[in-house]
Amino acid sequence: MNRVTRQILHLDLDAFYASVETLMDPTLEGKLLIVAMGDLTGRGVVATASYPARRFGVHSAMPLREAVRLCPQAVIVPVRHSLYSGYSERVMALLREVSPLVEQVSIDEAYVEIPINLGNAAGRVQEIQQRIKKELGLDCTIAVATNKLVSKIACNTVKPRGFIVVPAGEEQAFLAPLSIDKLPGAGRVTRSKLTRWSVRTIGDLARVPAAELRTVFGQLGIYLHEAALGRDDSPVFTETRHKSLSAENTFDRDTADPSKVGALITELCQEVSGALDKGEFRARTIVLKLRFGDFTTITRQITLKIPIADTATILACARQLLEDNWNGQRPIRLIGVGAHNLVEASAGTQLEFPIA
Ligand code: TTP
Repeated sequence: MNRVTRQILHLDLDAFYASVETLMDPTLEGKLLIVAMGDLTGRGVVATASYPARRFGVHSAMPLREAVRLCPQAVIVPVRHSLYSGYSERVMALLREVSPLVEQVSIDEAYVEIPINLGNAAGRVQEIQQRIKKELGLDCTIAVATNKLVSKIACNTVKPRGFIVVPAGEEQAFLAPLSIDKLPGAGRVTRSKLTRWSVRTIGDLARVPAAELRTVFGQLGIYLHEAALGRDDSPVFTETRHKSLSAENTFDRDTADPSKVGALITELCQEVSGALDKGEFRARTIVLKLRFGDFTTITRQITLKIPIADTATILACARQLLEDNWNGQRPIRLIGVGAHNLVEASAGTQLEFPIA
């Protein structure tokens, strides 16, 4: 058995907005429920749907009109962001009782680094799941693995109300049978390029020589290789542990125009690259933040094996994240690009910056 070096928990609330709406109105329990944003009669968009409604093919970001066609009997309710934020904060506070190392990645998702010497980790983690249900009334899915990448992927395999532990040393074997589209960073364009090696599963990707991936994809290729082997040493980012650099900007008007989106991302990457150069830093993790027209905000990240500071590579990462997380239609309000996990350009060793 391999030595466990880290235990990372990934938690994702199940059908989050729909679950909160059901708490507010228990008659919705078990119903076909759609939470929608925008105009509920016309150009609205599905924020989320209850699991029963998903069986009809309804999913997040789908035009409401189409969702109603697929599931005409569904109850439709409008999004109530402040309500969900309150629940989100309570879940995060509960996680911080377990460990101070909590990284919230979206309104309903977080990584927690669990102390390695915590006895009966699986039992403790299941306790968290039960407490979230008992104290807040919400269902969630939790995975534990030795790194963030594997815990995130594992979590998605057991939704909803799931719980899974991927033991140390079994990461690669766990990932191998999964479809390549389960791997963060393997977006549409990347997947189509991977067809030259007939890659359909993460296991297929693990068999492609690292050098070939690097030739075709550059830095992303190195990430793909490491990820397929189930390796990821990116830290759990808490505000107090890591300094980061970032730049963000809001459009005058929400836009889905690819040229405007592309231009702003380029500008932000140049800004971040300039700031890294100035501080003589390099970054191992590039983060893209997207705030959509309805104020839903997501942050997604790519962690690289080799720290970078050049605009072209930062831009390639940001574009990749955009491609994986934006359907090209949903209006964007704000874009942010961040550089995390900084190292000194000269030393190449990782620094930690306690916040004063
Ligand atoms: P998700 O965690 O992606 O989805 P979910 O919690 O609804 O369901 P799952 O059990 O599959 O995790 O998103 C969290 C919330 O963010 C979701 O409840 C609604 C909101 N959201 C949007 O408003 N628009 C979107 O396109 C997505 C993906 C989510």
